[in-house]
Amino acid sequence: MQSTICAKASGQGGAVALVRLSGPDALVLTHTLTAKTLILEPRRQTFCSLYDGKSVLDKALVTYFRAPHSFTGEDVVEFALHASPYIVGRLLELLCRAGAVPAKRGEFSQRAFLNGKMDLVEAQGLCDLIASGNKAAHRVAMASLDGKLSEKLGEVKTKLTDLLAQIEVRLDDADEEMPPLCSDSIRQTIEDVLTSIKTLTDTFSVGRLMKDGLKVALVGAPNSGKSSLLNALVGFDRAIVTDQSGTTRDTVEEAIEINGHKIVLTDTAGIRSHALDLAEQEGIRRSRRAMEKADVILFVLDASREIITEEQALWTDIQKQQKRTILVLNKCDKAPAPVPALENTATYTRVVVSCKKGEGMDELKKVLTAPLQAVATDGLLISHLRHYEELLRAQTELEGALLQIDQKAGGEIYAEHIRGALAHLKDLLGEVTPDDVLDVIFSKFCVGK
Ligand SMILES: Nc1nc2c(ncn2[C@@H]2O[C@H](COP(=O)(O)OP(=O)(O)OP(=O)(O)O)[C@@H](O)[C@H]2O)c(=O)[nH]1
Ligand SMILES: [Mg+2]
Repeated sequence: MQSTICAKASGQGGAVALVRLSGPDALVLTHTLTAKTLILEPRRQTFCSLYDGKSVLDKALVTYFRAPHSFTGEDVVEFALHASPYIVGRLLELLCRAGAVPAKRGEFSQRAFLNGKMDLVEAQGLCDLIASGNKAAHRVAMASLDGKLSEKLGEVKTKLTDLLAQIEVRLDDADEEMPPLCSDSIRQTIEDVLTSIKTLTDTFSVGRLMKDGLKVALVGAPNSGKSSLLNALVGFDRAIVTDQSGTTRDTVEEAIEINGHKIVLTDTAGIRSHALDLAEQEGIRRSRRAMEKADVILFVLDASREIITEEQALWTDIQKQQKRTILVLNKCDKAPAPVPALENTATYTRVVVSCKKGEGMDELKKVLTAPLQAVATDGLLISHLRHYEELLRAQTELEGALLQIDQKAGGEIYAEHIRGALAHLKDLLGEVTPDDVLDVIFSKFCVGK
């Protein structure tokens, strides 16, 4: 017998709080708090008193959703209460005393998934939607939640299932009554599917950045103007700026939004070989760590002076990271920026700025977000590592199938690869995902969702 679960579904603050109750006893439990004669018509809000013993706990709007026409597919009752932490806490206590159990993280969504209300990709889209704090993340989540991504994956799955059925039927056809399949047409179907999958896997690098934000490290020699740049980009005095070399010790992180994209900037300690003290030494270690964790490195140079040996060395280190790097030639108000004599600069974008005058900031912002802006607004994107990995595995299986076909292997050999690819697609959609994996996925959701 399935338990009936309850939790607060709304966030902190506000005037109204929402408590959700789901499971076979949802109505019975609700009646322990209301007048027994109260009739809750499905999908209609009913204004009624909720009782704590003989006294009224709250006057609330109560909505009943009859199974299977609810979010979870079970009987659900939602209570819109006055958002007093006492009322919410007491209602949950009363419901649990009457037999409900507190919902685990993501348990409502997990039940919705198990009852076939949505697949795993849609469920993860829902989780992302709740977490989305900007336009880009919202867009990625919405494409996943509204089923567009699942639809695409479903199409691919159907093509492979049909192909497999045709191959298998011939494998079972011992008397060879069926006309043989043309290997060119099998090849074509597999190649079409591979193209669809690759189109999706190619979006991962951008999809991930749109969902999680772009991590940008500001690195360079002391006094080049990294902290000034951070301040100019965030629009307020976030980091300490002085004319002393080695001002910044600890990393300073601040998130901003540029054209609907989340950008997380990290200002770092200037890197030089002779740190003055232990704190600066540790600061420099942290600068290097920030550089390793970043998606994009802004190499800030004081372009009013010649480039120094330490900057040359740092440039070599930056190149080893093999990351998108932007050369920021700062202090252009002081002197015309001489082009620094760095190796391989041709492959990197250069932006000339003056943090003091605020010049070049728009250009820098544009360059920073260019790869994210370039994505078609209606295109599907994948943003979860799990999705990416399953698709890559399916891709490998299909490439294996093509190889076998080229080597004129028997149908049973390449059919095995197609079966493998299908298994990865089903896993992605949650059709064959083991319970413990599901528990891990849903535990990343919030309570009440
Ligand atoms: N003229 C001019 N001075 C600037 C500009 N940007 C920064 N400065 C000055 O350069 C000095 C160092 O600036 P910071 O932003 O502290 O440099 P930093 O790279 O963070 O230095 P560390 O924290 O020591 O690594 C300060 O005196 C700033 O006012 C600029 O665009 N033009
Ligand atoms: Mg600084």
